[in-house]
Amino acid sequence: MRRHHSLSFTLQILLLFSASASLPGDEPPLPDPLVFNDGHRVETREDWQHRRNEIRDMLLSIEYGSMPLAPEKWNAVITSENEAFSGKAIDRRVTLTFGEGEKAFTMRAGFLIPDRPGKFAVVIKNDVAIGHVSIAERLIEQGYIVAEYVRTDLDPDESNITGPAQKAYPAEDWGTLAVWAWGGMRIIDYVMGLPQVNGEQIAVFGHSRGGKVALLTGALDDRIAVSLPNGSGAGGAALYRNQGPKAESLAAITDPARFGYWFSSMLRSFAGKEETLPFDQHFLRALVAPRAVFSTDARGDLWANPQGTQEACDAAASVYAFLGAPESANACHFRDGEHDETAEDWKAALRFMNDLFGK
Ligand code: GTR
Repeated sequence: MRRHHSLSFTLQILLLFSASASLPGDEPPLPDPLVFNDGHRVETREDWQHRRNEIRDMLLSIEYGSMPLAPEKWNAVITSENEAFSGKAIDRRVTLTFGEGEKAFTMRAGFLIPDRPGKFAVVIKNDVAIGHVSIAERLIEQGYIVAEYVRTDLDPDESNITGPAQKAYPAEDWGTLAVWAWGGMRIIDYVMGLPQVNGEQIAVFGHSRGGKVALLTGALDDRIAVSLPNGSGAGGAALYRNQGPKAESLAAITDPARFGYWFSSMLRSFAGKEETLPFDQHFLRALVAPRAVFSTDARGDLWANPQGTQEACDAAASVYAFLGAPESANACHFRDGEHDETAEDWKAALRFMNDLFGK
């Protein structure tokens, strides 16, 4: 399922021999996820656990900001329950409340639950509203619970507004993407308590900024079996160093007039100096290993850097191989067309999940 560029393949070979290998052409070398910051190589699975922590800490401190643990106090209130798809599913709306007192804050979520006996996989989507999964009925038929949450309840996606989640945790320096990823983890807390859920089959999907969130959530939360970032680009599945033509750069995305607030404030200091970043986005992908990641992108979506996404996929493969995961666990898919979340993207993700879950 994976597709190779000859250039990317060359990159992998070079990385096998040297952590500081140079690429042909003028692309900067990529840091090696299997080499610690102090230069020693990951030799054992235990080493990888340490290296994984090192990578996670770097990504949080430099790129996304620090995040709190799950709140000790939270509750879920069902606000409505209706039949959906002519009785095939129950459409349950829930308000989750985190913390208590003045700093308590809420997040709305929707769950389409197959109305038949069984344990179902769950696919979680972050968005600005509920009801945005175009193939929801098909997912229900094929044995999935569709879980959607309103990420903007936690942080409204405005540069000059501190959202309720950030207000509740003033000690954390998390940017908006991390806040939204934290929300996805809270959905997992909730679904893990539902009798209809197969907790081994949790997937996270998101598009564009939501795709960045899906990959970050999957990288940080081991309960997730598969991460499905769609059109995620910079800050998501695409490399910062290796920019295809017209791709969004680190400088462009962290511009204070654009999306600087999505990230830790430190990230912008690497704009134009990407070669000094101690990681690139293949590290985010490598954090998911040996669990599965399937990124979906469009060849015409140059701003989201499909070329840099393929290269990140290839550059994370060494970690999947090291952990003995099947090559198919780290896959990317490209369709024709532009930046969009299409039924085709979803169907590709569904095929991938069905294969993975043996459905
Ligand atoms: C763009 C941004 C992308 C992507 C997109 C979106 O303007 O540059 O990184 O996140 O917005 O989320 O729609």
